[in-house]
Amino acid sequence: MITPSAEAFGSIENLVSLTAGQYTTGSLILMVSYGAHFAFMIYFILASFQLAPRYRVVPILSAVVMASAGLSLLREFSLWETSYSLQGAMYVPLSEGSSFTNAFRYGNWTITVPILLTQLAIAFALPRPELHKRSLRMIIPAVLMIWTGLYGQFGETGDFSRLNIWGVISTVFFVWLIVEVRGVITAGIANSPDQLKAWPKNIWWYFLATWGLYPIAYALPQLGFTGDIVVARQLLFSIADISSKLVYGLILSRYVLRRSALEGYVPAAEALETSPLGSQVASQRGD
Ligand code: RET
Repeated sequence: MITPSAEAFGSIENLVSLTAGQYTTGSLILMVSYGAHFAFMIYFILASFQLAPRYRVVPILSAVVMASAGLSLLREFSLWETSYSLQGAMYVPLSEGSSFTNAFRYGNWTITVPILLTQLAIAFALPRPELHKRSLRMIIPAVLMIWTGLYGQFGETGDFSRLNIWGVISTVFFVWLIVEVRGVITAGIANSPDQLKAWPKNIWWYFLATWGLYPIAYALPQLGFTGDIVVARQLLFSIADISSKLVYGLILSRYVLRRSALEGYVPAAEALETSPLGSQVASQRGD
């Protein structure tokens, strides 16, 4: 069911009717996403207390990302709830009034992505001038990648050449970003204590696997305007969001906890006391 106003708005969610199962699954996915992000704000704020002062900003920034993404996802959820009306057995998109859009996600990434990238450089304890330089060099291609993608995604309702041309331009910036992130990872490996050198290496693969989900979600509407594609895309976005922000934040927090312990920060060593690393640091202290 294609209506002119829905098409102008540019999201396939406004073009397909959903079964009750698809509609409810979509609601559930968005609800779980914003719920998880809000809940983990508490975790990240409290986790910062275990860390050496220089690393505390890492989970604090995760808490900021959780708040920002949580609000954006709550907005997507409310939009979803008001964008369809139940007619007979199907949830039919409203052609007037509220219309669903994923464009808010891209707006939100403009805030969260620069924070996620800067967190990496801070966690690896890069010296300050290098930290600023490398963060900026990651943020520039990242923002260009997001904004070109934002422009292109309005083509998903039928203008696939717009979707693909801007998708390719955005991917060029993504490749540039990947090169910059690799530079930070390499600096992170060099700068990590011996026991922790595997962490930046693993974070590199984790980064590629999780950030790589977003272009797939972007391209998905080309497989067809169906309820299953609509739901699959929300699921993909949700998996990508939870892994690239929440689980990523957990990984960085655990890494800086270990670093704090190895650098002799006692509360961190005590927090790790049951693991080999914690006992090692504790025994070096002589207890
Ligand atoms: C777009 C457009 C199509 C091409 C590419 C894209 C990449 C998007 C990425 C987004 C990452 C977002 C994150 C958000 C966290 O809050 C823009 C979809 C390559 C990599 C990590």
